[in-house]
Parts: sequence; C-alpha cells; structure tokens
Amino acid sequence: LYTEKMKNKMFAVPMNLGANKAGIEFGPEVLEEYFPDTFGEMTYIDIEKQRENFNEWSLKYKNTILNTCEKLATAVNEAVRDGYRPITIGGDHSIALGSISGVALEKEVGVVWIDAHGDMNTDETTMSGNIHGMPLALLQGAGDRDLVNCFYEGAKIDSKNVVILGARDLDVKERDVIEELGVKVIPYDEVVHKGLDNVLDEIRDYLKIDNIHISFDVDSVDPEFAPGVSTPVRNGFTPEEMFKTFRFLFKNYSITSVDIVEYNPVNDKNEKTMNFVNDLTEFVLNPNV
Ligand code: B3U
Ligand code: MN
Ligand code: MN
Repeated sequence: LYTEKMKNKMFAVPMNLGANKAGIEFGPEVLEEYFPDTFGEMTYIDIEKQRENFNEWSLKYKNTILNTCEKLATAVNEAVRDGYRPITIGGDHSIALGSISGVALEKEVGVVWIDAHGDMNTDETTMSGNIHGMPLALLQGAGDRDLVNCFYEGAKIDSKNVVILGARDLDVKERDVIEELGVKVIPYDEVVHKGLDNVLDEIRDYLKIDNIHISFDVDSVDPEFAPGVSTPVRNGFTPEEMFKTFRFLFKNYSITSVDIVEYNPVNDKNEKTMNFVNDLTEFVLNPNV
C-alpha cells in the first residue's frame, strides 16, 4: 500500500448551481441520513447566494460558485496542513475548483479526473454556460480570470499531471481546449478496447508524480448501475471496474484527497446510486488494498 494510512476529514458541499439542475444539492443529506456511519461527520460548506450578473450567460452563478469554492478551499487547505486527507462530497463538479485549489497550495498534485465528461470547457467554448463543465480547465489556468484565481492566483495543476478517465461525451470545442493544454484523455471506449488493467498500467507509466487527487464524477459509471446523476451518459464503468480503479490508484500513488460528486438522489432508481456511492466512500475512508 503506497498511500499511508491517513486520517480523513469529510466536507459536504450541497451545490447545484454549477449544473443548474435541481436535486444534486440533496446528495450529502440523503447519504448522511441513510449511512450515518459513513457520512455522519461531514463539515458542511454552506452556499451563500451572491449577487449574480445574469447577462453573463456563459458563467452561470459564477459569483456564488466562486465564493463557495474559496470557502471550501480554505477548509480543505487547513485539513491538509493538519495532516488529514480531505474527502469532498458534492454537490456538482464545480466544487472541485475549491477542493483542488485547497490541496494544491500545500502539495504538488496530479489529478485523475474520472468522468463521462471532460469538464474542460471555458466560458468561450461552453454551450451550456454551466460551470460544472469547466473546473478542470480552470484549474490549469484556462478560462475566466476570477475563477482561475480562486483561493490563490494562477493555475493549480500542471497539464502533464492530469488524466481524464472514462470520457464519452466531450463537446467539439472542448476537445480543442484539451488539445491545446495537452491533457491525456482515456475515453471509456479505450478502456473497453484495451482492457482496464492495461489502461491502469498506462496511467502509472504516464503520471510521474507521487501525489494524486482523485476527482470522481458518479456519471462516469454506467447509468444502469448509477442512474442517480444530473447528466447520465450511456455506457461507462461498472461498479467493479471503479473499485478496481480506486484500489489501483491507492496502491500506486499517495492519494492526497478525493472528490465524489454529481450524485443526484432525485434521479436514482431503487437506491442503486446511493448504495454504490456509500460503498465507494467506505473504500476511500478505509482503503484496504
Ligand atoms: N460538456 C457539457 C455537459 C456536461 C459537463 N459536465 C456535465 N455535463 N456533468 C457542458 O455543459 O459543459
Ligand atoms: Mn464532472
Ligand atoms: Mn460528468
């Protein structure tokens, strides 16, 4: 086990403005109600509504998202300095701007971004204006200046230390941003063709950095197993593949921090997604690899 046993500290961010869809904000409280042993000690970051410029359609709810991410970054940063591994439960994926900024001030981290999407849009390429489609670009310094400068000025991660795993819904112009920054993308198709074991070995050869932050979007998993997300995309990982991926990452890297985002209880069926998110979180809290 490469990752040392670390104390965990959990944060809950009931944010839905980055997805501009209702339901995701209930994720943390539903998890806490059903699984108090796993989620009973989360520190909630509350969402203080800021005044917004609604003419800026390409950056919906920018001010509230930025304010929340700065608060999350401050809390996460303190946890890292105190020797904890921060685990952030969303909420939509925009909050990764905060969690990763908080970690990155203390440690140089690479990022494994597990997602059906790339989240590599900027305000110039987005077709939705939803900020949850942008955090990975922002963290590399691409996009809106105010958001890029969240918590501290400039880029938080180096593009060569980033892998997007499981993508199967990238926007056309988003692909240009990915190419310009030189981010490695392993689409889910490639996982199917090469086999997960080979793809994981490839990641280990590619990511030459010890510290890794895992940003896990629940929509990376096949909606057959995890329908409770805001933007389902067909195909995707099985739960077993995701456990294998997490086990691999915890075994081969020092996992500094983890996000688990985009769980939407309103869209769930038979509590499948809720149970999966609980099982995965239990692994993260106690990674017996
Ligand atoms: N790429 C699209 C869709 C999307 C991104 N992330 C999610 N959906 N969850 C966008 O809006 O930027
Ligand atoms: Mn995402
Ligand atoms: Mn996604």
